[in-house]
Amino acid sequence: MTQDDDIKTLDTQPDLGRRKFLGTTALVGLSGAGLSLGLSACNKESVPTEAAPGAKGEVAAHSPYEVAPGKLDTYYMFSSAGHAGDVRVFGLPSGREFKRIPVFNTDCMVGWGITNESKAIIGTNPDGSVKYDTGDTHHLHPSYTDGTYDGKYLFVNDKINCRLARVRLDTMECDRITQLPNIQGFHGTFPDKRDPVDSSINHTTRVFCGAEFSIPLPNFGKGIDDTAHYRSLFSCIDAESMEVRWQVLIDGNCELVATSYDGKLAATTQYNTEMATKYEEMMSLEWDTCLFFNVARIEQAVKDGKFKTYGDSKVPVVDGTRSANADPKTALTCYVPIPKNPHGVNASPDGKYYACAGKLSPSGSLIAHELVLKWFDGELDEPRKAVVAEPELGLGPLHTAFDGRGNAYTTLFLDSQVVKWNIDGAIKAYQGDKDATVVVERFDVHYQPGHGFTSMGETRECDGKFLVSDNKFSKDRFLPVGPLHPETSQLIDISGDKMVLVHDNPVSSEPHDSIIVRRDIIKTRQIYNVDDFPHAVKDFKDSGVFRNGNKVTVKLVSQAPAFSLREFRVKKGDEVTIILTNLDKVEDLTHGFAIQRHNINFIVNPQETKSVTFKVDRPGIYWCYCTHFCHALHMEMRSRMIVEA
Ligand code: K7E
Ligand code: CUA
Ligand code: CA
Repeated sequence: MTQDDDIKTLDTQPDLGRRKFLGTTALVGLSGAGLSLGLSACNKESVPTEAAPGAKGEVAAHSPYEVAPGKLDTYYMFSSAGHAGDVRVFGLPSGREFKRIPVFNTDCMVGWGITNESKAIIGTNPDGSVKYDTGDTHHLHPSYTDGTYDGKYLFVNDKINCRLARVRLDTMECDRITQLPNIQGFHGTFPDKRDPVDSSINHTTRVFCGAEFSIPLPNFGKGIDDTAHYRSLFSCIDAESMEVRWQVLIDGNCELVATSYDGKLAATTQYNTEMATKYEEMMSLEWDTCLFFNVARIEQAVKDGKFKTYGDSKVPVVDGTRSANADPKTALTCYVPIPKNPHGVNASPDGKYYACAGKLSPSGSLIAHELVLKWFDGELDEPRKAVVAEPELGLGPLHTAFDGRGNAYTTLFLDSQVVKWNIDGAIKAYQGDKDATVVVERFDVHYQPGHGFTSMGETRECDGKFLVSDNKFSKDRFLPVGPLHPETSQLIDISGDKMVLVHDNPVSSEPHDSIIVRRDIIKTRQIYNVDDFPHAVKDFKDSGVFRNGNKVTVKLVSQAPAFSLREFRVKKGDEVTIILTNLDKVEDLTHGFAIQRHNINFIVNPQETKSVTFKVDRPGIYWCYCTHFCHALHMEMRSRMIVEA
């Protein structure tokens, strides 16, 4: 069966008959807990025969959402892992976890942070050690072409050490990491969807990054007590080169980031327009803002040399503060007032609106893209007039997702709900129509949701099938595992009139944001090209020990079930570099390489080359062995490092 066939099967699986059957027996009217119990406990005996006439003995009472053995999921879900520092890959609707992609963390399975190649991506100190071995990923978004995912890259932030990483989606491995200058607390990030000026560029070329924390500029010990002059910058990174292109000095801070479908605007919510350093003061104003950036004007200002730089950084910084941008016709930025300490901002898939979640205000603010552009053209007198709806949603609105049918789904942290509201209804109500339906449904989730996100929901191909509520607390939903509980990722079917809870998945702490990508978009590569690695050892006869003073290079190849050298000799005090090429060409035939008592552990995938460099200072023999199960003779797949005195 091809992937496409399989997608169709899966899509048509919950056909009306089956759906109705399950709907009347199991899905409707049960609480979420009852539902998941009911489904997982189903077996042939428990199928109510009256509800499935003739089906007895033929139909296992599987949920229509079940991905049966041998079947593939319909979607990928990519999740940030929070302060675990990695990115995770799941399948939906099953919720099964397939892979963890190390990014800002150290990963001993892959050897991330251990191999020279990964260290070069992470960045090293002069002594060769990695500069940072921790990170906090919050937001991840793939590259776009034509307003939808193109399967090329995934960009993910690190809030702790102010870095943006890029993951290649063909190998699902991190290939670049860039540190942003002049900022702290890099939180929101979003790629652009096309170029604001050149209409032939309909794909991602920039990634925008918001800084949540403000600091003195430059930050080298002066101005520490002058908190009124602490600043945040909004940054733009080139998606290909991963160089920082420019930054914008702003008033207030940045929180989440969104981009328009026409490439003209980037937006960030701001909860600290007070520019305070203490939390009480950050809540002192009733109004904060959603701040818009006019990308074309900013880049023109950079071209015209209207920028400065801070400290050692060469990155041009343009002035986006309120006072410098009073004239809309030349303004780089537009500050749209919205209620108190907003959190998420999400662009609707039709490209018309930005939905901001109120957080400390029980409301959402809907801002019209067209009206912000009008303000920049000098045709709208007040930025606030770009707000076209401000529905009351409930307590603690955080993030909003869409179904492509005119509805928005906002997570309510305090109410532990997802609230479904109608965009047109909210606009009509804001215009004074008392009969307009705004809130369509309130749906309890378990418990305290952070992000909610829908299948393809941040693209023009938003399909309105599934919503996942990533909840911060799971309390009683799973077997207890000690003081730290997993979080719950709840899959909800939003394709019908009513939301239906499909299942709970425990997720290890602490995913924040995720995206759900149709699987046909992702095209992975199963085997490397040996020529992609400049140091590849392409033949058994090229392996050996090569000495240059006290620097020794050991060239090795692996081919199941052996390493090319059964032993190799080095001397006490040497700096040893081991280069290992896996010459196996069979899909999934990965080998590992670990050295006893030397803290070395990494894998090489088929046709891949990796290297490690370390000091040997204790004479003796040290077994090297294959860590990754590869062959019936996997245990025998060894070599001996002999360190001579
Ligand atoms: Cu709401 Cu970092 Cu996306 Cu977490 S942020 S939830
Ligand atoms: Cu090679 Cu296990
Ligand atoms: Ca505030």
